[in-house]
Amino acid sequence: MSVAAFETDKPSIGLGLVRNDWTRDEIRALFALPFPELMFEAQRIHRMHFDPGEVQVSTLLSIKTGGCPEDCAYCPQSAKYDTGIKAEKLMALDAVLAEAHAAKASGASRFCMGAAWRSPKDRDVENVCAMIEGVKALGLETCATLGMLTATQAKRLKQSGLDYYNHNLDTSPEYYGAIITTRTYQDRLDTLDHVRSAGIHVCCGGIVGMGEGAEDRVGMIAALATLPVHPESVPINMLVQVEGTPLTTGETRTPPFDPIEFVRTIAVARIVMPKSVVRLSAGREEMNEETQALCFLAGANSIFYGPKLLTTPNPERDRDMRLMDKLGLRPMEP
Ligand code: SAM
Ligand code: DTB
Ligand code: SF4
Repeated sequence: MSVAAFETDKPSIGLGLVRNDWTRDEIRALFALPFPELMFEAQRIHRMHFDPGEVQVSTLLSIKTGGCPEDCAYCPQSAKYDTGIKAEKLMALDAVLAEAHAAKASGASRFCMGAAWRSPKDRDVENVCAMIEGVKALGLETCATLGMLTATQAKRLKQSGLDYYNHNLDTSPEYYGAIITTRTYQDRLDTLDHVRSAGIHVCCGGIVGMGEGAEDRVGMIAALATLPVHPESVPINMLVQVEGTPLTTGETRTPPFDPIEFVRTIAVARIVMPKSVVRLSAGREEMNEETQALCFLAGANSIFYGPKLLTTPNPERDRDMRLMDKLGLRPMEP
């Protein structure tokens, strides 16, 4: 089906309106569009709400690495898998602030702090609040991803000045059980609800390339696009395969993911969440420039910048600078 035919059927899509009632049929039909039609539509909608030359730049830091009790099948930081990552304590405040300072000096506008916790203790939240206050004082936006939160913890983080909280749905509700057994989809929705109610911006997306089917990608995007309010930031991660995790071992090993299908996932996210910033998230280290360029054309407008994600490599800064220069992209002002 062409976009024209599609839009005769669904005229609201063409307007780039924010809708929270997307159906799986509509999302499946977007995935099925001929690639040029899908890209054209994603571009058109991207330009209604954003300057296509701007990319939001975030830097990640793992403030508490490894030893996580959860069993997320993709994750190198789960204590259940032998990935060579050893458990560390929460970083000291001054060391975190030194990293934030360096991130700002290198051009990032947001600093994201990640911790390998199932859920933080109240004492942990207090320590992270001190980090948030310090990072904000440097003039950076703040983001944290600490696992499941209670409503009270979310309010406390908001009080400290937290701008964004990252908590991903990861995949479709149906495939979820094949990836994580130690917390439910509903647990994730509950945390997102607490974050939203506390007035913190929501960063929520997922991972592709975990052996899911096309219908699971439809289901993941549908779950995101039918949240009561769209996440302000939507990270789309390509699985980073880490030796020792179930997704790289034996029968559950997943084959390399088709880059074009990845670009399609970004484009569909852009179309159905027109005002959200869509992040081309993990997986860029393994991606060539051409694929990344297609992701930007598909409406991605955020990246993680700096040589490390949480525990795995990300492109070196100079490589990203060259790519941004080649494509004429510039950092988005906060
Ligand atoms: N422990 C907290 C939690 O899971 O909520 C926060 C940190 S956790 C590492 C944040 C997100 O990183 C996960 O939800 C997942 O989407 C993403 N992630 C982790 N390992 C990944 C991998 N190998 N490839 C791609 N994304 C990954
Ligand atoms: C997200 O969606 N991706 C980031 C961030 N949120 C915290 C994490 C990617 C982690 C990749 C594996 C690693 O480096 O450990
Ligand atoms: Fe733990 Fe988060 Fe990794 Fe899951 S994704 S094992 S919760 S650090």
